[in-house]
Amino acid sequence: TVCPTDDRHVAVLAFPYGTHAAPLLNLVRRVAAEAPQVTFSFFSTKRSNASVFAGLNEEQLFNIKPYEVDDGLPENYVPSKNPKDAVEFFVKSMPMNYMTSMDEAVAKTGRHITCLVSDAFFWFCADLADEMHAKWVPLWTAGPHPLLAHISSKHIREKLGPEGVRENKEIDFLTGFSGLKASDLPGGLTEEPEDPISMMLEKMGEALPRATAVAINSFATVHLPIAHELESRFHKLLNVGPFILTTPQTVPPDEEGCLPWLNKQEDRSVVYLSFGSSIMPPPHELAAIAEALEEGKYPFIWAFRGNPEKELPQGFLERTNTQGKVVGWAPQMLILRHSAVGVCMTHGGWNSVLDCIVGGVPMISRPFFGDQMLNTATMEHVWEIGVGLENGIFTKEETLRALELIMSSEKGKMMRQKMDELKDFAMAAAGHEGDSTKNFCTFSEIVTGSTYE
Ligand code: U2F
Repeated sequence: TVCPTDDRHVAVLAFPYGTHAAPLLNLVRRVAAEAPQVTFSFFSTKRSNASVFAGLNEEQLFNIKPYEVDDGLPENYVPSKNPKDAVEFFVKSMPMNYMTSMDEAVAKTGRHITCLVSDAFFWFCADLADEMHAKWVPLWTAGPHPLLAHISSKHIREKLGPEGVRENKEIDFLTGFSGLKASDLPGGLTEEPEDPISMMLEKMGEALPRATAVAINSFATVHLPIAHELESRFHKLLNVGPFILTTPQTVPPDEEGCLPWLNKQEDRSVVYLSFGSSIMPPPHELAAIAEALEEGKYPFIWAFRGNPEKELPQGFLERTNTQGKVVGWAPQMLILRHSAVGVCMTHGGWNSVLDCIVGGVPMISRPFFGDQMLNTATMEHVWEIGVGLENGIFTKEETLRALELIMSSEKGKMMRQKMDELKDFAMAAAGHEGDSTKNFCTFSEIVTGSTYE
């Protein structure tokens, strides 16, 4: 049914951990700005809302209202060393925590919900949308390879059989996966899912084909065969990324002067290091990276979570204070677009992969969890725009080898060329007549209900 113009109410359900809520808000900001008559209610935890809404003014948000969702943590909870613990509490409290807050928003606005736009993780939205007679448009915030893997989990288990994982069999039965192995698959996919996050992903894989449309922060030409395969599995697939090109961005301030410092460096000489929003490599790997940077004399910018004074080798900061910069939260996407940057050391988070593609910067990737193994294997074996590490961890020798390969070898040069091709594809997709731009219009039409049934 088509609602009268001023009755439409879009509930946006964000996943509050990792870099999930910010891209979803950016997507919704663009749609909301084009549909001022529609009400958008944005649901996430208090902490996540405080972070993603920071710095946005009322004008930018006049038809988007944040609502708090309970984080499910026990009273007096003391954060454990493993960030996954808090995520598990949260996942166990779904979907009741969202339902409670949505009831509040419906009561406050006096409008029933006409569309659910959610993180793709939220399998329960399939039933909820049916009950509400609303549409459901999930956003997958990662890349196309992991998405295909999750919706193919049963098929993968059947094909690999009980010994497939131990034998690390090749995934030669899934579009776009040739050259990739069982060990590259997202965590939890090949075992019986027991923990709450694996269970959530399993249910997600079953629920997504029921969605009105599935949006993804990617562009079709990053891997056309997978885009076609995904199109055949969903009612509608909408590649609407890369968001850094297609949606409004809140760039962190350059408090520590990274950009002026980069202006003084030679082209493609600098190593940029960041392991995303939640990961801190173990002490021996941090030491190995620091030693490699010093020995190789590479200029660097290191966006460091935690306390560098305490966690980096003694004297490193003093010895390298002209060679490089260790900073807090940095304007990563601007840094990666600067011509002085030659390589990015990453954990393989999808937003960072996209930052690198748009910056044309090859990667050295050390994955930790979730989709990061698959992203690393794909960049190395499918796109050939980066490398993983032997045994998957940083040692001084391995770090130096990877740096040398990317910065000074013929192979590194080829990776840069392939990166530039992908970058051109991304730019074209996000351009005026591009595929992501067109998909964006379809996304807006579906979500705001103006023309789509
Ligand atoms: C989860 O993502 P993460 O937060 O671990 O990592 P990324 O996807 O790479 O996102 C990091 C973002 O933070 C930004 C950077 C990216 O947009 O530009 N940033 C910054 O601005 N300044 C800094 O100093 C450091 C980072 C998860 F862990 C991944 O496995 C998933 O792929 C991802 C998406 O689902 O979510």
